[in-house]
Amino acid sequence: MHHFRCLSYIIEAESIASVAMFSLNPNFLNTNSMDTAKTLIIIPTYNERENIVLLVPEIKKVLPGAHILIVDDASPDGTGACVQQMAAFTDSLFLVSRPKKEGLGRAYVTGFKWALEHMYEFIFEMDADFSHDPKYLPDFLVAIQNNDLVIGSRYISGVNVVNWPMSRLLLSYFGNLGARMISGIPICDCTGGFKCFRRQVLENIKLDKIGSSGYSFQVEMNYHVWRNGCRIYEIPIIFTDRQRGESKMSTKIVREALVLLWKLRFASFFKRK
Ligand SMILES: Nc1nc2c(ncn2[C@@H]2O[C@H](COP(=O)(O)OP(=O)(O)OP(=O)(O)O)[C@@H](O)[C@H]2O)c(=O)[nH]1
Ligand SMILES: [Mg+2]
Repeated sequence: MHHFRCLSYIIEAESIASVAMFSLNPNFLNTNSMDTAKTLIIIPTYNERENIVLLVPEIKKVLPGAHILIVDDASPDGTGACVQQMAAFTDSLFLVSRPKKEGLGRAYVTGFKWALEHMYEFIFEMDADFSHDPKYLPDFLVAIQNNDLVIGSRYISGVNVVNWPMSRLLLSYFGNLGARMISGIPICDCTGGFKCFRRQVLENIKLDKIGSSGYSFQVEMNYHVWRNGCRIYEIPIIFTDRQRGESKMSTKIVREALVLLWKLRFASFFKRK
C-alpha cells in the first residue's frame, strides 16, 4: 500500500488561492470583536493521548477565549486522565468520560447535549489527530455569523487532502460524490468532520434519533440541517492525514454509510421543509 502513498494531493492552484484569500482577508482574522466565550470546540477522542496534549495548546493560541470539550470513550491509553490533568490548570477545558467505545456519532451527541445545556452559541466538531488544522477556526467563526452550519470542505475546489493513501482518497472522494447523488444533499464535502453549528440548529434536531456512529453520522447530521432549511456554507480547508496514533476507520463504518445513504434516498422523496 505504501508505494501508493503520495506526498501531496493538493491539486488546483485555484483552491490554494482561495484558501490564501480567506486567511489574508483582515476581516477573517479579527476574532477579538467576537465573543469567543460563547464558543465550544467538541473533540471526540479514542486513544489520542499523544495528539491531545499538543492540540489543546494550539487551539488556545488561535482562539484563547473559546472553550474545549473532550468526549472520551474510556481510551485504554489514558487520554481521559491526561485531559483531566490538563483541565486542572485552566477553566476553559472540560472532559466528559463515557464508559465504553460507542463510535464518534454517539460521542458527538453527548457533546452536543452538553453544549446546549451549557448555553454555548457556536459549537464546533473537530478531530483530535491534527487532520483539522486549528488555524482555520477563526474563518469558521466569521462565516457562522451569517450562516447556520459552516463546513470545512476538502472538495470545494479540487481535492485538498495531504498524505492520504490513494485507496483512502478514492473512497472518500467517490463516497462524497455518491452521497450527494443518492441523498440529494447539496454539499461538496458531506463526510467531513470539521464543522461549526449555530446552537439553534442543534436544538431543532432530534439528537436521540441520530443512529449513525461512523462517517455516516456526518451525512445524517447534514441531511437534517439541510431538510430544516438552514443556511449551510462550505469553506476550503486542507486536510492532512494523521501523523500520530491509530486510525479507527473500518469496513463496518463504510457499510453503515452505504445503508444510511439508501435510507436517506427514500426519505428524500418527501419535500424539503
Ligand atoms: N469518543 C470517541 N471518539 C472517537 C471514536 N472513534 C473515533 N473517535 C475520534 O474521532 C476523531 C476522528 O477519528 P479518526 O480515527 O481520526 O478517524 P478518521 O479521520 O476517519 O481516520 P484516521 O484519521 O485515518 O485515523 C478522532 O479524534 C478520534 O479519536 C469513538 O468510538 N469514541
Ligand atoms: Mg482522522
